[in-house]
Parts: sequence; C-alpha cells; structure tokens
Amino acid sequence: MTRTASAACPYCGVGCQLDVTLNDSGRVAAIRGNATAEANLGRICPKGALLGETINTKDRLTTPLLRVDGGGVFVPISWDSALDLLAGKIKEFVAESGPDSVGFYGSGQLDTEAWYAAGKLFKGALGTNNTDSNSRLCMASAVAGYRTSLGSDGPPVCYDDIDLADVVLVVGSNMAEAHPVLFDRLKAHKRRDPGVTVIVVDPRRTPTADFADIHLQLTPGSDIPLLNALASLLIAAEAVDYDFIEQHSSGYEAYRDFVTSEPLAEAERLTGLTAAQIEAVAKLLAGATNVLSLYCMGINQSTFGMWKNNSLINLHLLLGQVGKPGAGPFSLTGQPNAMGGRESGALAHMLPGYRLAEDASHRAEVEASWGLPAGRIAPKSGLTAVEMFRALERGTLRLLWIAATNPAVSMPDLHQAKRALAGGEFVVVQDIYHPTETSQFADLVLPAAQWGEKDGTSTNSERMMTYSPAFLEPTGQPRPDWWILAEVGRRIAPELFPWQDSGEVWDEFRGITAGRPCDLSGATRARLETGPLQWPCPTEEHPGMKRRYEDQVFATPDGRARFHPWPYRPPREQTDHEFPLILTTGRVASHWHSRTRTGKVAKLVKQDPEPFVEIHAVDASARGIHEGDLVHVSSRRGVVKVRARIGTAVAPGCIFLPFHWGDSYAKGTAANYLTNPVIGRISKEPEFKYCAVQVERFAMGLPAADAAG
Ligand code: MGD
Ligand code: SF4
Repeated sequence: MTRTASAACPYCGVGCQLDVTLNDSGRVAAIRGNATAEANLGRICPKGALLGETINTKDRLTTPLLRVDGGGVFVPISWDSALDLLAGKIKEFVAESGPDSVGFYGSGQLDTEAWYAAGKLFKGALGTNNTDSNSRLCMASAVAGYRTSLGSDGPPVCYDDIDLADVVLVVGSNMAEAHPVLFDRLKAHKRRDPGVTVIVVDPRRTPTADFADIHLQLTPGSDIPLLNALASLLIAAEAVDYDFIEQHSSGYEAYRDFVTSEPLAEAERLTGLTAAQIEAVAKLLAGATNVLSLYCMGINQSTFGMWKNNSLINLHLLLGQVGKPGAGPFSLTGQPNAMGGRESGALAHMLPGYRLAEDASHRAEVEASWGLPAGRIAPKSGLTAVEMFRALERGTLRLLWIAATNPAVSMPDLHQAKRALAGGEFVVVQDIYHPTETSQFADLVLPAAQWGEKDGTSTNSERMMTYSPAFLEPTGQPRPDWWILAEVGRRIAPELFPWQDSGEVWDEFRGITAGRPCDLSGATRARLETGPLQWPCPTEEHPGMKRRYEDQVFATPDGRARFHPWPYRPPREQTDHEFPLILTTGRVASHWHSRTRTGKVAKLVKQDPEPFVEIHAVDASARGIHEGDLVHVSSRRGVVKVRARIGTAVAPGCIFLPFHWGDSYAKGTAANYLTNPVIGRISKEPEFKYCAVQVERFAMGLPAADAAG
C-alpha cells in the first residue's frame, strides 16, 4: 500500500511544502509540490523533487562513534555511553575553566525545537551564550539591519507581495538559482503583467540578471553609494513620501543632508555605473505604486552588510514603501529554518523570542520563564561562528559541539578552521552522514535523525511556520537533534528538560514568545498539524499575519522607523599587483551547501559535476587561460586548483567561485581556502563576497597537497 505525507523541504528558505509518496516498503517513491501550500502553490525545484535519493546512502550515520586513536579510527558506542561521555566532558570543562570553555555551533537546518533545546542547555543550564548558527555566515547582517532600521528582526512582507509589486528591486540575490520556486513566481507575475519592472543589482550577470529589465552591474561592494545616490535623486525630485517620513520615521534630516551632499559623479566612480543608469532607476522608483526589494548574500556577506541593509531599507522609508501590500524590504533567507533559529535565540547575542542577551530585562524574563536563579544567563553575547573557531584554535574554547553543518567546507579561511578542528581539545559532530569533511576531525560523532525520520517545525522566509511529521523508518539508531540536546541536558540539570516529545518542546517555546515581536504563542502544535501559519500569531484564535507594520507602528521604542546615513566603506581587503582580481563566492542551482546531500543525486551532479572558476575572457586571455584549463586561484590565505569557465558573466577584474565543493570531492578545491575571515563589527558576518586573488594557468607537476596550500 502506498502512503503519502506532507513535509517542508529541508533545503532552501522558500520552504516549499512537499507531498511525499511512500511505496510498500515505506521508501520515498515520488515527491511533488503541495498544490495548496502558500509557499510554493504546487511548484517545486529539482533539489526538492530528488530528495528521495539522499536517504538510504552508504555513508548514512547509524550509531554513535568514538575516535579511538589519533589516526581517525572510529568505533561504535551505545547512546548511553556517548551521552554520558559528552555530558561528563561538558561538566568537567565548565568546572575547570568556566562555562565559556564550551560552545555549540549549529545551522539553519536544525528545527526550532532543537534550537530551543540548545539555548536552554547552553544559555540556561550552563550560563554561557556560546551558541551560534551558520546563519551568522549569511543572515547576521539582515538580522542587524532589520533591528536597527525597523526595531525588530523578521521581514515585514510575504510571498504574495511579489504578485502585487510593480517595481521589483533584486539586490545581491541570485534567486533564479538559490530560490528557484520564488523566482518562478516572479517570472509568472511578469508574464501576467509585462508592465512590471525587474531591476537586478549584481556585479555578475547571473541567470537572475539575465531575466531583468535592467541589470546594474556594479563594482563588487559598492551598493551603499548606489543606494545613497538613488535617495539623493529622489529627494531632489521631491519624489518622497513626506507624510510617512514625518509621521512614522526618525532621522530624516541628517540622512537627507548626508545623501544630498554626495556628488553623483562620486557614485559613478565607486559603482562603475553611469549617471544615466542610476537616474533611470530613480525615475522608475519615483513612479512606482508598489516597490518590493528582494535581497540576499550580495549585501549580507560583507563586513558592512548591516549598513547595506540599512541603506536599502532607507529607500523604502523615503518612499513610504513598507507596511502595505506589494511593498517592503524582503531579506530572502537561505536555509529551511534560518528564521526559526533566529526566533528561538540560536545566535550568540540572542535569547528566545527575539530577546537580546545583553539586555538585562530580557535576561530576567527568560530566567523567570526557565525557573533559573537571577543572573544565571551571562550578560555578554557569546562567541560567534568565526570567533568560535579562533577560540578553539587558541584552546580557550575546549569543547565545540557542531550540529547540522559542515564548517570544514563552509567557514572562511579553511586552513584556520581546519587547524582549529584538528587541534581542538574535544570536538563533537552531530550529523546524518559520516565521514564528512568535518566529522573526520571529531572525537565523538552523533547520528541525527534526518528529514522524514523526525518531526519538527521550521519557519521560512515569509515567517510561515510549517510542522513536518515523521514518516520514514529511521535507518539505524539516529535520534532527533532536540532529543540529543535534551538527553545531555538531563545529565546536567534534569529539572530543565522534562519533555517527552517534540510537541512539549514546541509548547514551551511558543509560550516564551508571548508579547514579543515574533509572538507565535497562538500557533499550537494541533493547529500546525492542520497546516502552516504565519507569525505574528499571538492567540489560539489568531489567523496569523501576512504583513507586519500595516499600522505603520514600528518595533522601535518610539514606534518610528529609523533612517541611517551610512557612508561608503571599501571592502576590508584590497587588490594589488600580486592579487589583482576580486573573488566573489556563491551558489549554483543544482547543489546545496557542501553537497553532502546533492553530491549523491546523479541528475544534480550531472548538471554541475565539478568545481569551477568563472573568469572574464579579457582576464583569461591575458593569462593564457583557455576554456576548461585547470588553473590555480590564490589569495593571501591559500591556493585552490579548479577548472576555468570563460565568459562575460563576471566583469573584467572579477572572478566567481561556487563554494559547494570540499576536500571529499578533491583536496584543495574548496573556495573557502581563499576567503577572508574578517567580520563585521556588529553583525560579526564574514566577507565572503570580496577578497583579492590571482589566477594562473596550472603548471603541471605541482602536487595536490601544495595546491591546497
Ligand atoms: P549567492 O550566490 O551567495 O546566493 O542565495 P543568494 O544570496 O542568492 O549571492 C547572491 C548574489 O550576490 C550573487 O549573484 C553575487 O554575484 C551577488 N553579489 C556579490 N557581491 C555583491 C555586491 O557587492 N553587491 C551586490 N548587489 N551583489 C553582489 C543564498 C541563499 O541560497 C542562502 S543564504 C542559502 S544558505 C541557500 N543555499 C543554497 C545552496 O547552497 N544551493 C542552492 N542551489 N540554493 C541555495 N539557496 C540558498
Ligand atoms: Fe526546496 Fe527551495 Fe527547491 Fe523549494 S525552491 S523545492 S524549498 S530547494
């Protein structure tokens, strides 16, 4: 007998709902898009459709493993031994070196229940804020941008707004490849209404840019001068919403004085765009009824990413294009539950319910809710992703527990990250596969239940919470992530972890959000079992809200949104004669992150079989490089060897490398051997979109180990 189940896709932040058909033996037979799901309206992309192939693989991790010698030999151990060992190590290190000697590094692929359990264990039971998510590497700038401009994290808009906008500004997002189902929706909207204008701001001519009416191919890192120049032109033309500015914003005068003092010629110089190009876009914005901007890593993955987010939101405030249908600043999230992690306090500076660790009243609220003594939660933010790996290398972080992420591929400056993992005193990796590039470094490996084997909740880019049930028989003895965290918690502070199932974790979590900007206390598990809900959802009768701020009251203390007059700041590393090219890293459509899943799906691998560097014909010819040649790409931190693709998608002087391939594909090919680990002052997000490199034709005879640097 075949059966069906409905679950959220575990890949990107679009959060498509998938209808899964299971065959007689309970295996995935087919996956289709759920026709009634608001997130995808029946649509699906190949990654989601081919998920079935990622489940019963040879490298599926089925039992806890302990490293028994320094040489990478692992032996199976029981769950009880593994949990006792881990809880014992945590207690030992905390007793000897204090709570900040341990940390948890997870990802936007953990469900909300797991993140809530992690926060309660580390921030509550142990008293360290050392939990961070790989969302730090992608979303931290957006989190900080929303909070400082609108008073609270979380997008104000929803997917329906795509169908209602007449000018869509896509800034630093390659949604055609990274959010394909949402991009299909944008294409369908434009097909229905050819009057809709799509403007893409991107240094690369991506498939998204190819579709646009206007592509502003700016110099990498120059978004702020562009956005400020647009604002200056709109102010000069008096095409701004004075009512909105006067009644619902603060800081306009300083912003106006600043942006209008910058000559347009300076914006031309910094962006590489012409005045005519910038003026044309300003005119379109001035004449638009509804302006929606969709943005992603192109402005986030930068040390000034928060400023870039603020500068884009400034434009929306100037035009009064926020808090109404079809309009607003929409930060697209990348991972299936990057949003849920933010809501449940995953990041090192946050506590559940969008509370801040450094806010005394927020700490007191959480301590009261968890029944902790006053002062238990540490008053300082914890270590963030890059900082954790530095502390692990120094030895001040003695234990790092890594879950649902593969930092030995995804961290910037991989040589440093791998040195830290290799030398770390006690490294725990909780994954669904082994070996991965990261689990090879672990002292203890824990098998997590994968998609379909566990139930749990995730929140997508438009604040839609989806509950996914368990519908697959687990392979071996994997356990849900929340359960593993709670079991360790029970061995440390049993009274804090009374949960019998994920529903009880969810209940406790939703309760703690009451009265907060992300109030989802009305989203009971029973309601979510009948279908997804969007927060805010403050009561059990509340239908959930499509849009925030429709009353134009923002989440700041005075209810006003804030203008921020930010100047241009150059990227932190500059090109020179030794490293004359700019490297930008990103994604391709067929692969997901470090390919632990998509690298096993034949059709996806066929589409993008190997790592490559995209280089402009002019730069290739100057170096004697031909299509398909192996080349060395080097930066101040390392060297990689990949194949050249020559074209005109990147501008002369720039190259592009996707970051998906790690050492398990081939040693010394990972883009992150090159990237700069410098981080933003507030966001702590690294600069993945800009570093100085050189490209040379591969000289035969150089051993691969040298190529890896
Ligand atoms: P990226 O390719 O990282 O992907 O989704 P995106 O952000 O869309 O970056 C987007 C664009 O930023 C690129 O086209 C790049 O050229 C541009 N860019 C670089 N520098 C600048 C700049 O200075 N200014 C501007 N304006 N643009 C710039 C990321 C998203 O994708 C995320 S966060 C995740 S976690 C998911 N990962 C993922 C995946 O691994 N594979 C696939 N297929 N899809 C994914 N979806 C999600
Ligand atoms: Fe999954 Fe994203 Fe594809 Fe939807 S668009 S099926 S969420 S990968």
